[in-house]
Amino acid sequence: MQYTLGSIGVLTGLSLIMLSCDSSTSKEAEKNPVADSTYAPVETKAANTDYKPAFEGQTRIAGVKTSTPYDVKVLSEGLDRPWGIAVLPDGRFLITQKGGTLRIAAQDGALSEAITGLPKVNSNGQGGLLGITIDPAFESNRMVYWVFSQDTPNGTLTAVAKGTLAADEKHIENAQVIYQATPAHKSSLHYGGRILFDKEGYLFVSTGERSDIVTRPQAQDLNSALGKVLRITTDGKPAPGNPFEGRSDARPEIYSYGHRNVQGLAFHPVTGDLWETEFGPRGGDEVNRIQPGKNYGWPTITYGLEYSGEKIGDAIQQHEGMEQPVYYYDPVLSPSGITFFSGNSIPEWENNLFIGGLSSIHIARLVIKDNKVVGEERLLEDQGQRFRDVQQGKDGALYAVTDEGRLYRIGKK
Ligand SMILES: [Ca+2]
Repeated sequence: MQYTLGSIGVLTGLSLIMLSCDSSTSKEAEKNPVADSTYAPVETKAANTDYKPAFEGQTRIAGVKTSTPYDVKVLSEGLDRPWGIAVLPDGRFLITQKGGTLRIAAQDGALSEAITGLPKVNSNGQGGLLGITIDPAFESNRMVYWVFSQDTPNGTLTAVAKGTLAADEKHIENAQVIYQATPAHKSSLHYGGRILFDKEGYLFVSTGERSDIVTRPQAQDLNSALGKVLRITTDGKPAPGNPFEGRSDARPEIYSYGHRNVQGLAFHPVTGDLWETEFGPRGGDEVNRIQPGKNYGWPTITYGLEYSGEKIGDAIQQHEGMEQPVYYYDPVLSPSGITFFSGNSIPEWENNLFIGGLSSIHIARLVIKDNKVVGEERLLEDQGQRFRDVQQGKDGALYAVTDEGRLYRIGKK
């Protein structure tokens, strides 16, 4: 398949900003001379609510279209419910499968046999073997870290484990669970499940609030690990320097709170900020820039409704002391894995955020300037796939996996 999309567009909003900019954006324009032309917003369906955004551009931003030619290739169709991708130092991919095994994919898509030896997962509903990352010193220690849904006597929970990838790459050795996001609950939904290392060598892990009305308020409870972004050590202890360290009324592993179900985590390549995506209910999927100790509002504020169409809580969207999403979706995208594009193999993609969409069956490309979304494009909408994760490979291309079992390469021709 080959996509060569037209570059002729109307010079409106975004281009004008580029022309009449201050010194900081001038520098950016010099570095990245490919300015996107802008089009009508990509979302044309009616919203579920009449809620108003908190600021201009918080939803339904102008559309953009990639003008640099790029290829889309299906490298494999042989994965079994893939969920998370970790890029290995040699350029291959370590991919989780929901049922509880790993596969290694070569850059041409050739798959290994299933890698076993991980603790048993509960793969009912949204559970299973979820996000994965490798140790910064993987080349010397072969350590792998992952998130999964674990059975306990009181129900299931989001757990974090680590182990060593054996030299023969057929199994994980010495697997051990290092963290449990308690309390457990009898639900098969909203496990969160992404994991990544920060520059200091600590692990960010995302959880969910397990979906039920009874557990939902725990997203606001600093004595619960549900509905949080957590920061822990490689031994599962609270990372030093966390915002609630030393407080008796809060768990010290919490980094941010008030989240519903966070399946996307990525660092901005320039600012180093942590960004996340989370599922809203009916409407209200969010893109957030995460700052330590901040409250992201769920379920007190939301741009969505219950699936029944009922209002949530007091039906408010803004509240003092609660952070606004950088961007929200109504109707929803169902955002799973995310990544920022770095490098300039496709110049207009540099520092853009790419979001794997499940129900929306596309990859969303968001152009971000000064921590605001200024353009949106839908990629691969013709593929009919639920995009579960998207990561950037060592060759600079994007690699994505789908619930249907495909591995895609999307990159420079
Ligand atoms: Ca929120």
